Amino acid sequence: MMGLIRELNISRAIIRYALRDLEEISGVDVVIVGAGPSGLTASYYLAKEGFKVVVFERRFSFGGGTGPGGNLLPRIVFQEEARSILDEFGVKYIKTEFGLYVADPAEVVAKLACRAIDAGVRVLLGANVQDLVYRTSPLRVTGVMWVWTPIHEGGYHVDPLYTESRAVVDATGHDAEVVKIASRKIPELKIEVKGEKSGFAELSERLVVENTGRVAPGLYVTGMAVGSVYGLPRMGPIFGGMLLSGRKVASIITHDLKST
Ligand code: 48H
Repeated sequence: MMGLIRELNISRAIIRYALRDLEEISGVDVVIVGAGPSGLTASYYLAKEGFKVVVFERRFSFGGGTGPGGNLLPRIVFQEEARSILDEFGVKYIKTEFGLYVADPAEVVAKLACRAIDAGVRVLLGANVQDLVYRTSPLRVTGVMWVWTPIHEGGYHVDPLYTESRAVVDATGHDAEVVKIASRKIPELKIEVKGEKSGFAELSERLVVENTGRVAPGLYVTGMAVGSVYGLPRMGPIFGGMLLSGRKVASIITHDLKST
């Protein structure tokens, strides 16, 4: 067995298999931008339907805004409507005297990511989506352009790579970065991003789910980004709407892709 752990082989193994993976994800059914709770939930339900799904996450970790809990306190809140999704992911929760449920944010993040990956989702960490790809006849979004985060953060002029897809999902949270790019750089889509409003948890939780869906042909929005696009109030550290929105966008995309 001696001699196998050779520096040359370590490098070759990484390069050979990583390049195969990157080639594999250069064409997929669905690109999801953001590995927060809505993006991971959406990715799981889409992979379960048999779609090829890649999640681009600019950080080197999962979970987006989930991990820090509510103001760094290690509990987050869910409402009754989201319980079936927590059960599906095997997340434990406690029913409180307030009629709401609490869960451990670390467990939520770990289990969302784990179930998504086990369902076949490929998550690329450290990958920043910086632009979209589109076609005009018919007008639709047909993919993304991405670069490694250190390149993006460093401000270097390095051209990105393409990933072609049948659907792109903005799951980037408060900034709705992908829809903003579409609004600014593909004016033909006529998208207006309204910007989120101040806190009103109950209303926000309902409206985020109601407004989840298709923004333009080939472009969808889920999670907190829905609030920014449609000018909805924010909800603070309650996460049921994020999971429900992720599941809803997956079911809309499933319907759209299966009928084309
Ligand atoms: C690659 C990107 C890019 C990019 C961003 O913020 P998130 O957790 O998003 P959601 O919508 O799944 O969940 C929102 C929730 O965490 C939250 O903030 C709530 C409920 N707030 C309520 C309130 O009132 O404050 O995750 C988004 C992820 C992050 O991990 C980003 O790093 C990532 O998207 N991301 N990844 N390319 N261009 N932009």
